[in-house]
Amino acid sequence: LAIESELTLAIVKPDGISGNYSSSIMHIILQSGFTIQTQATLHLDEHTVTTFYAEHSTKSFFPSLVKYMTSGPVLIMVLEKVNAIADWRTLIGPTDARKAKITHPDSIRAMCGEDLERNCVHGSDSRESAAREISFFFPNLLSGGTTLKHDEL
Ligand code: DGI
Repeated sequence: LAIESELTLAIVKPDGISGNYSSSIMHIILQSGFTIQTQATLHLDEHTVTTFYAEHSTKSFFPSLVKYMTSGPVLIMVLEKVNAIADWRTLIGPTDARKAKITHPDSIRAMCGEDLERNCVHGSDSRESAAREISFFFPNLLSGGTTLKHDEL
């Protein structure tokens, strides 16, 4: 029985880049058995962030989230491993980096995040979001199946 490897989307957010955490984070990624399938450094614009985080567009924190995510370049990576989606979420820790420092001190968000918003890294939270997020940034990567284009999200 073959155990299939899985893809997930990881982002080192602007505070992670400006704090020089990219290489430590990539080191943790490789040490944890992931391979980095592809990567890109991009400075996201407002439209891209608004589309990527569309599910949060009605929340009160949304304008602040967009401002933060467009404040500097981000490093976007597609990670591959068996159980990549859940394992990357475990490695990054809880959304609120302030809580992570207490409850998950070994997590990446505890290492380089600041609070609930400036939490240093992103990870897809399900198979559906991984597929959507990977095709959002790397439309040619996933072969077969339907690939969402930015404007359809
Ligand atoms: O999947 P996560 O990134 O762990 O968390 P999420 O999908 O619930 O939220 C996406 C991002 O939005 C999160 O990484 C930081 C921001 N965010 C979430 N909830 C809040 C928030 N930012 C603020 N300021 N306040 C919130 O309650």
